Amino acid sequence: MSAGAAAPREAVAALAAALHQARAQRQPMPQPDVSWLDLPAAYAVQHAGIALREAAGERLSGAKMGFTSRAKMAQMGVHEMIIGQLTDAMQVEDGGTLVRNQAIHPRVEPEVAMLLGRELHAIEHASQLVGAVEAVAPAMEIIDSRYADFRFSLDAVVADNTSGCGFVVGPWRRVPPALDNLGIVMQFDARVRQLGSSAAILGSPWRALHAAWQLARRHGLKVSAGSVLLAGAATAADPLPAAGLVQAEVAGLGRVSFRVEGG
Ligand code: OOG
Ligand code: MG
Repeated sequence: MSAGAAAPREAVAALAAALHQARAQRQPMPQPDVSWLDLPAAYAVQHAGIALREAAGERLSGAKMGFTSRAKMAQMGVHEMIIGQLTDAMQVEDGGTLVRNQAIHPRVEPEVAMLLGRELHAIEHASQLVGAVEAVAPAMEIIDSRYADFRFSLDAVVADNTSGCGFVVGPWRRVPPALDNLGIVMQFDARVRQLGSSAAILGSPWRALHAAWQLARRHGLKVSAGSVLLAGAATAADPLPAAGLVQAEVAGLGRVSFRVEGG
């Protein structure tokens, strides 16, 4: 099929169902090797996958940016920003427990979260974006590719809801005067695993908000008032430890943590 033509509806549904099953059964699958999978088709697969989760009773609770930092782009060999969706079932309580064997090959990365006071996709002007953020928080994302060896093309990872698996948000606080260049540390028990700065997120997480607004509008994401937006990891991701305490601190925003159990 030539680029730009609509992807076959059945093929979109079949790929969404295969990814849904790979996740439920914790069995990685090969990357799709199909000619129709371009970026619009990949977002159609992502939407179909979210619809399957909603049909199973999950509710949308936000959106997540991907590849907003060079560290992430370099780690995964992907060079364009992407957007994915968060559901209530993905949220791990701050200080809560995550059972590791509920995922295939999970990784964790430090993030900055924003609480949106308005529907993101309905905002008309970029000048209204910062005012739409009610609070910010330190956060972590647990990513888990449904593809073998955590390897994928840009289209394949978009179809797989940008490797979304889980997220943890720390205490919300009022938006500080500056979000750029806040130090970020992620630790496994007492060991530092990743060190970075919020400046690695496109120079400032505000730019990730702007990119999320554009991508949400372009690709038909619904990001309602009260949603969480993850700005994209500032550092590379680390494989989740077999067990122990995972914590992250963003200078000026505070700490967030969760415990990993083997299962
Ligand atoms: C895709 C998800 C990227 C981020 O923060 O950059 C992402 C992946 O790395 O598997 O969530
Ligand atoms: Mg992320």
